Amino acid sequence: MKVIKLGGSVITNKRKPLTYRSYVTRRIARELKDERRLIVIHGGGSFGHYIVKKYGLNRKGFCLTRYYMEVLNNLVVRDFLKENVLCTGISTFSLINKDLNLNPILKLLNSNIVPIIFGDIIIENNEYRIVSGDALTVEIANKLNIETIIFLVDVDGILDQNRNVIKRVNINDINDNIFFKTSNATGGMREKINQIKKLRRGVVYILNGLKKGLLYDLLKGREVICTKIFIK
Ligand code: IP8
Repeated sequence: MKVIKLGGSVITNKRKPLTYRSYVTRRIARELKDERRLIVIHGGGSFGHYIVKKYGLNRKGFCLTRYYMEVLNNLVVRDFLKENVLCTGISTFSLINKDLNLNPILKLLNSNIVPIIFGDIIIENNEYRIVSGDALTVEIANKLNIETIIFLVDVDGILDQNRNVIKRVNINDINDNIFFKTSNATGGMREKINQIKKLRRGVVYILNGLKKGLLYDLLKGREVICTKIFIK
């Protein structure tokens, strides 16, 4: 089984509020179509992050963030269905009650339906909290012992200080000598690595989701430009 995280910077244009990239999502759906057992998770991009920044973590911000993340999720699900990837959306808000309830996800997997989950805003101890798609990816991978975790991002992988892609690295060898560019409501690449450090097993690929064919080639076992991170 594999888990694929579609970065918000891939499926939306982060420079333009509420701008969804349908053609990118459809191409990704076509590239992963042959996979049998798959969980897809997507980020917030210019939907969730834009709204959280604009309205903050309060009652109105909660409602608007939930609404726009549902809108984005519906667009992703619509485009996967257009490409004949049988899937359905599930919100993280509805899965979390202190712990993450995996039953709806398992039920879908048993029916050969791809669950499409997303980074979300939740209420915990009467406070509003953002759950990033990356944190969710790691938690699900750990709980289901998933060996292959793929993060689709808008760069070619983790870059060193000279901005060259680090091709293979052990998670324990990732230190501050890397180039951190992105930042958003949930922290960008630095926070992504902090989350990946919580994985208990498996291999992580950080791959450019904006470049055509890379995901397809990776899933077919071919060598592609990306960062491959070994967990243990
Ligand atoms: O884009 C955050 O998910 P991420 C989702 O994976 C929200 O960090 C609601 C901003």
